Amino acid sequence: MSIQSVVARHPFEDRDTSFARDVLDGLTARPKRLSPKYFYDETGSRLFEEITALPEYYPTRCELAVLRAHAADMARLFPADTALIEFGSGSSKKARLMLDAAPSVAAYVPVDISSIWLSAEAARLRRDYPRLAVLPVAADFTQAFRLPRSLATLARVGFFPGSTIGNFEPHEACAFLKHAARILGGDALLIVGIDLVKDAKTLTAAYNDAAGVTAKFNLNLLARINRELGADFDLATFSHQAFYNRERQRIEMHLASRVRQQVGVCGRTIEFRAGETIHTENSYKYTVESFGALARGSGWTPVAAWTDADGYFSVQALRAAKL
Ligand code: SAH
Ligand code: AVI
Repeated sequence: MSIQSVVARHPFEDRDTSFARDVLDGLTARPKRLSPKYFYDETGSRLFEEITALPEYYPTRCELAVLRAHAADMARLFPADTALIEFGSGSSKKARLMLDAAPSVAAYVPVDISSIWLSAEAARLRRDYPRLAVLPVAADFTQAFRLPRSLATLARVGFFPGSTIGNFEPHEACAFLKHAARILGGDALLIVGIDLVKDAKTLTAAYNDAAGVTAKFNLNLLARINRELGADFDLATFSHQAFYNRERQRIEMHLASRVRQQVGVCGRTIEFRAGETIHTENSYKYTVESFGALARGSGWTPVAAWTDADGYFSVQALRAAKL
């Protein structure tokens, strides 16, 4: 009997998954970083939903106001017999507003990396929209993924609300828009939510809520690494940091080690200096014009933009080049 078959391979020692690889790459980089896509396990998705209801977190409230006022205008741009494909669907709350305003939508395709959450939301949608084909796809939307075959006869409209595109670096946002054009096809429409540049006080408060939910959301990333990769992060020794980087027009979120320490991750020892941070998220803010320029540079033509009464958030319609 070989040693291999006696010593059962513990799942925590699996360094071959992309999660494990990305975590080790990020924690051995200088400065340390982790991708925000890993926030969204089931706990992370639930915490994000709590964030959207916080008084300080204006983006969801403002975007919902824009959609309530203008979903019908957006729906008028949809072709007949459309599949609405949402990138990073979360609770699908905003999609429901679009579905209610757009009778031309025959299928809804929520794409999300948070697979358990996605299945639960899809079941609720099927119950509430019995005539709609609800076709969830559990996938990383930055990678190639397969769309359901039944979409072949339908036109495609993309939906990317939440300013999730702001979590990309601008060059990644450009790559994503090109990728979305390939998925949606020539002449396709994309409805995208963009958080707008505003005063630093409002921005900073949105990511430093008094109830501490954003801190929990940020720290859940370390809890997830402990749960899934068998790491030994002591969460009490890390603190949430979020601040506005005015020069780069982005909120940065970090997890700062309160003390000098060593943490075991996937069989490696990761050293932290006191005060050293892991950069966990950027949330870029644009103007309607600066995002329009980014879209143009990525092969899309801005066709309309709507904002809320305070000018805090915009929803923009983009058209892909004809093939
Ligand atoms: N569209 C919703 C949710 C936004 S939160 C809204 O506007 O409220 C961001 C969502 O994108 C989460 O549900 C998260 O699970 C998903 N997500 C983040 N990165 C992703 C990726 N790389 N691939 C697929 N889904 C992703
Ligand atoms: C999903 N994304 C656009 C949110 C944001 O505002 O950047 C995630 C988030 N991070 C902290 N609070 C909310």
